[in-house]
Amino acid sequence: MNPIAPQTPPEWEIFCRVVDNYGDIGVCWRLARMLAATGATVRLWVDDWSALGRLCPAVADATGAALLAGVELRQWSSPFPAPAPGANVIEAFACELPSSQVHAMARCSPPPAWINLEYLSAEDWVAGCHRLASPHPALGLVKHFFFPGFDAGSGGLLREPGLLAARDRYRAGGGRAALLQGLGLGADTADALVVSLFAYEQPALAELVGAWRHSPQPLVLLVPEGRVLADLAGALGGDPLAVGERRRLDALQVAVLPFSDQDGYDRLLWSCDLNFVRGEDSFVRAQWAAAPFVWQIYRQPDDAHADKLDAFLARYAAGLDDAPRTALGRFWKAWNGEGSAAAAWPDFAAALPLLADHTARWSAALAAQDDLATQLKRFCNHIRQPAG
Ligand code: TRH
Repeated sequence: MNPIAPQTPPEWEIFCRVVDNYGDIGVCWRLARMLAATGATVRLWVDDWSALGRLCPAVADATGAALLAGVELRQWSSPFPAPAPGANVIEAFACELPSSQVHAMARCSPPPAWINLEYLSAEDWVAGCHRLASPHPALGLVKHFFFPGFDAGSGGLLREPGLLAARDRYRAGGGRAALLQGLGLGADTADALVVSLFAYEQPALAELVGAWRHSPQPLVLLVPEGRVLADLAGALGGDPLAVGERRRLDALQVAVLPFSDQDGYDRLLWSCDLNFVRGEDSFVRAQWAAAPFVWQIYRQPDDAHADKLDAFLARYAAGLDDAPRTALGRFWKAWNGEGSAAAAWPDFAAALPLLADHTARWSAALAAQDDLATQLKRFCNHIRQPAG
């Protein structure tokens, strides 16, 4: 970590409120790093410094300001210190900018490109809302909505340049074997299905662990520290699980890993045959890992998540034959609370080789789109053009 740079208006200024978990800051930190890697100046405001510190341990002890990976990190506190606004201002997930900042933006000439970066969804309505303008009622500013997504009607997905090549080099260079060896699991994994588990609370584990321990193929479950540990510990017999622990139950072996940085988490995903992911950012990273995955969606009070899950499944499963499509849909639904995951597991496990090929094709097709940072830069340049 470098000492903090003097404050000058950056090219990009991103505002992030951590609602819950790490997804919001995970997306903003990744976007900020990507923009900074192109040589742009980037300032990222985060209200919850401890959540940031979890993803970037290097800044955990900094007191509200740090420079890391070329990104100026600032604690978003109240009252807002109001330095001069950036040329492009990203309000992540409708987090509502400080009013002093909005007024400062209105005094800029030209005004900044102002973007509300929205949550990811595969639903069809996204294409109708992506890039929509929302004029400020009084200040003459215009905010635009920018939606990540899976097709040309959206802003695409975050994907660092060279990410897929790095993944392929990691795999070709024996990264998986080295990672497993480093965890002390090398000898156990030769014929095993290696699975990562990043999840919220998950009652389905109680039964699923029963299916896994009696499965014909050994299963190695790699679990980063987090919210799922209590349910997993319950399913394994009750004793609490802690980082570094190993448990063996018949064909099932469990290892609890420390929460890594984002690059380390990518390497874990690249090392596994199947990845359980959640929320938004890990869900996208599993798709770049191009291996079968299971998505636990973030639950919303009005059940809006159910439509989101169906919309993604419809896109992702398109082109699969009936049997693997049904197996995939049943298991994903059960993992999200509809049906028995243990009953759905055998068919899903049998479909994994087909799903591996299918997901590799899915991932390659997504990679043919421009990534979100590239599209965002292009769009901001476009809306900052003086009217002609
Ligand atoms: O933490 P999440 O559940 O975040 C969610 C979603 O973003 C959701 O859309 C949002 O509304 C809600 O929060 C409030 O899951 P997500 O999005 O996968 O974010 C986790 C981040 O943590 C991601 O950037 C990957 C990172 N990570 C690591 O860096 N190291 C790790 O070891 C693990 C397991 C994850």
